[in-house]
Amino acid sequence: MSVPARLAAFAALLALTFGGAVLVGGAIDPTSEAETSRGAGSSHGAVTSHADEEMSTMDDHEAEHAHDAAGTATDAQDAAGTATAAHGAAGTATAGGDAAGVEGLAVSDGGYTFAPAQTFFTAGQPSELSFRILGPAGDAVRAGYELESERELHLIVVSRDGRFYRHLHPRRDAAGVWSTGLTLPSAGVYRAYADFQIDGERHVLGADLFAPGQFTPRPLPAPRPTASSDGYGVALAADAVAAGGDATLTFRVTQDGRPVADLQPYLGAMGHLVALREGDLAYLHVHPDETSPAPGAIRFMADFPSAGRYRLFLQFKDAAAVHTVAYTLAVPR
Ligand SMILES: [Cu+2]
Repeated sequence: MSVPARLAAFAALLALTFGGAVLVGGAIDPTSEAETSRGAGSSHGAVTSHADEEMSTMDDHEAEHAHDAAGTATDAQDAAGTATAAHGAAGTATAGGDAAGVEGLAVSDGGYTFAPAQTFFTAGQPSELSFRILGPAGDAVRAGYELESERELHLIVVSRDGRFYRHLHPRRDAAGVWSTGLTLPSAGVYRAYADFQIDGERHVLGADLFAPGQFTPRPLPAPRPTASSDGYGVALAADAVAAGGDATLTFRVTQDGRPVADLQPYLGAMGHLVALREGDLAYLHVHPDETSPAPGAIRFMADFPSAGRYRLFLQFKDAAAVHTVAYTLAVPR
């Protein structure tokens, strides 16, 4: 996208952000949304493609608001000026540290676009999320997905406060439309990640989903090395955890204090781990260690790109059921 087009897209984003906030309600501060967009401009894809997402879901009512906001040309112009500065900074950041291996911050990247059919949901109501993955030519990808952890595509949905987590496997139809049941439990903003691989390259694209209403985010729990779910206790031993280093995360699953020696494979490994960075919910690369270090133990290698806190979601299978435990992990400098 050319620079003028990008600026126009950013201005449109601001217009939509301010306009759309009226619909979302007073719970979400439109000013801070705009700040977030600007700050998250560490890749300009995040800014421009966000606008695309808004466009695709914009109905007539929203369009009206957008038009009103866009009418204040001076504001838009000023905002565009800011966008230029953000773009400059983003260029530097990309050149310096894109190798950090975070993903999921952009709705469109590497030629592929995550295109949800709808991004607004009613809190607590069972709904259907459908989406397409658009390829470099702009049409839905219908073939060529490569199995990754036994599936063509993994869909992760997390609340923006890092408290709610869902790992789903949507079905794909012949037209390349993926769909899955989804219930957003309470009002708020959610991040959906589509994790898939094509031509040997993995893509994790992210889009925001909304459930209008009174949003009461909760802080992340303080870091603790143990978690429990469904009667299982899971202890986390984190070795060599530091910003920019290769950390080893070993989870030991116990039941009544004894190791669960016969964990069942889940998605081709002994467990599945998703690690998200606090602040931007950047999606990290983690790799399961194929060899279990001990009965009931599951090991992953993770590369934490920066100091700070991360939210870890571990899933494992036992007694024919998948169990999920979550951790807050502090990564020192
Ligand atoms: Cu999956």
